[in-house]
Amino acid sequence: GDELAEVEMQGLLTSSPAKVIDLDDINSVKIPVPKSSREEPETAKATVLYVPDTGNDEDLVVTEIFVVVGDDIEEDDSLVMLESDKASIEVPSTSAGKITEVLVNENDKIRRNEPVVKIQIRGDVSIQSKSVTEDDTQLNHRESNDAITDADLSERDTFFNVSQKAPAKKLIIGQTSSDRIEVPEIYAGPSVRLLSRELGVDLSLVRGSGLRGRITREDLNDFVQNQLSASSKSHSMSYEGDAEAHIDFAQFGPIETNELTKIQLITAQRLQESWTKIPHVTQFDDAEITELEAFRKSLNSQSKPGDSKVTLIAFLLKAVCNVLKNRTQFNRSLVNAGKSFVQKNYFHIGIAVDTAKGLLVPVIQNVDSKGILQLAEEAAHLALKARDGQLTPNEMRGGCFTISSLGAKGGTGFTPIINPPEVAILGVAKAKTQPYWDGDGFTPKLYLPLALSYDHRIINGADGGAFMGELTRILSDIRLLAL
Ligand code: CAO
Repeated sequence: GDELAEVEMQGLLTSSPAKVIDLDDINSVKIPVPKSSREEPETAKATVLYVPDTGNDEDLVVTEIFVVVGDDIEEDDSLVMLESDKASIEVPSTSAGKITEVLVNENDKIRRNEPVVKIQIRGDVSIQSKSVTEDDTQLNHRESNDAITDADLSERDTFFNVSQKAPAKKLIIGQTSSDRIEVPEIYAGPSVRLLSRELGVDLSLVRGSGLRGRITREDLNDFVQNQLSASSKSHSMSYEGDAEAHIDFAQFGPIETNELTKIQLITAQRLQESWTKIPHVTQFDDAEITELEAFRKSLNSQSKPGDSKVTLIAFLLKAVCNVLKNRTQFNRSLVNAGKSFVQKNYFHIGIAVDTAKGLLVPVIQNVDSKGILQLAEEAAHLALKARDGQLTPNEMRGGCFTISSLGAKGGTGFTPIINPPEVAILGVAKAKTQPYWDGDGFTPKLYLPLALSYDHRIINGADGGAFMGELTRILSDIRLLAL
């Protein structure tokens, strides 16, 4: 099939009974070429390496030659790549030495037991034989089935790597030539395989673009690049790649691990998306709300039992709505991949409410058509519903702008994160009384720290400044709300 998988098998023994080796164990298995494969040293230190027995007599095409005369090679260095209808076979050298003759050309058709190269073996022949025996002892150990005889082992001098087309989980070493090697196909040259090993890439996942699906170096490069960009994309959207995920915090002290609630998860994703995708600018100002607070308190002191408390947020809602009417840039949403914007001619404003299950943003509809008392009542009602987990989806939809008030909790200021598809959000911190210089002396005044974050793709700094200017002016003199 198209899916390719790499298996390296360094030999095939036709005289052994069928046995099954798990592919996980196969990488370093080395199997000797059978006795039938001629291998007669020309001199004490020279030998010819032959095409190993592939289990049948089919023609093999020489697709690559990796050595030239004079090359000093090490044991296991690849000599040639052969290709049959079912497999690509990499033939490595079984000895270290110097290539004295290359006996094949590219595109030659050869069969098992035909010569591939002549090699002048480096070092003592007896040492070579010894190392062969050690390797083979390992093999014998791996395959507890003792089908491979010592005689077989002593004769071996050629290994080869093979990969076949039929995908399977097991590698079957056959007793007869009709037994199939069932291994997943990897059709790639040794340099690509080496590189894939260095990069830790599973070649079975790489699509080959070369002749008959051969995996080229470019294919591998493309695969790695795609993986890197996919991983950076997923990293920006999830926590999977975070190093923190792999820290064993228990080594530092007692811990417990809890899952995020559904609301927390959704909020986390939305905030992360907003923070990474929207170019935020946050602008700060203080609104002088001394009179507003005095007025609010007087209203509350006159309230009858059953009346809703007049809250600061009601004034904020009304003031923001008034500014939104003038500063229409803040009542837009980017659409069409950021190429168009929707101008909203309605004024629904959300308020961020912290609940036990996470952050919720109920939306107050048509703020422009409601008075302060009604807004206070609705805000309190929706905040309560949010805390009780009673909000309906409709009560959280359609917001144009969000107000996040942490004033009752504390803090001198913070940078709120835009709640998409909205383009701006107002953060409200804790009001503080500060001395005001009126030209003659200092008077105490109450200042409300405000932070306006906006999407710089559609709102520029001048708009932000103007928005803040109008908002602080209204909050300083709420008579302006009546105009
Ligand atoms: N600075 C100083 N004090 C403030 C303040 C501010 N910015 N905002 C509120 N306070 C004070 C109020 O004056 C009030 O004190 P009094 O009882 O003496 O009047 C107290 O804090 C509690 O405020 P409140 O809750 O009554 O009024 P509110 O306008 O802050 O909010 C409502 C009203 C219904 C929206 C609120 O109860 C609520 O649920 N707020 C949600 C706040 C929240 O969860 N924020 C988290 C946002 S996370 O991004």
